[in-house]
Amino acid sequence: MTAIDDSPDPVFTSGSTRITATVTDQSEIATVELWQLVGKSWVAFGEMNLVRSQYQIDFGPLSAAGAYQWRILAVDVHGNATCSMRAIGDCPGGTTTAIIP
Ligand SMILES: [Ca+2]
Repeated sequence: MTAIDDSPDPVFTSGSTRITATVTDQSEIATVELWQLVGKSWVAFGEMNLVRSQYQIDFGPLSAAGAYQWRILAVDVHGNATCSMRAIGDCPGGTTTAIIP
């Protein structure tokens, strides 16, 4: 998984950021999901869509100011994941900061 990006970052509260990633696998990709840290738990945010060879999703609205952690979990058609579902925090990802306008 390469070219992981969030734009814009920082983003104003109540706005969204677009998260993009390039996902390659020797097998066909089945699903690419975005997960977010809520409190101390990783929660699935939604499935990323393939648009012009990149997976993307609009992450938000980010209701409160602060740092939002997110990770990307890709699974191929054989059920092999890029990282462990038991340790989503170790998956590729990043942080988006929301600021008050
Ligand atoms: Ca970022």
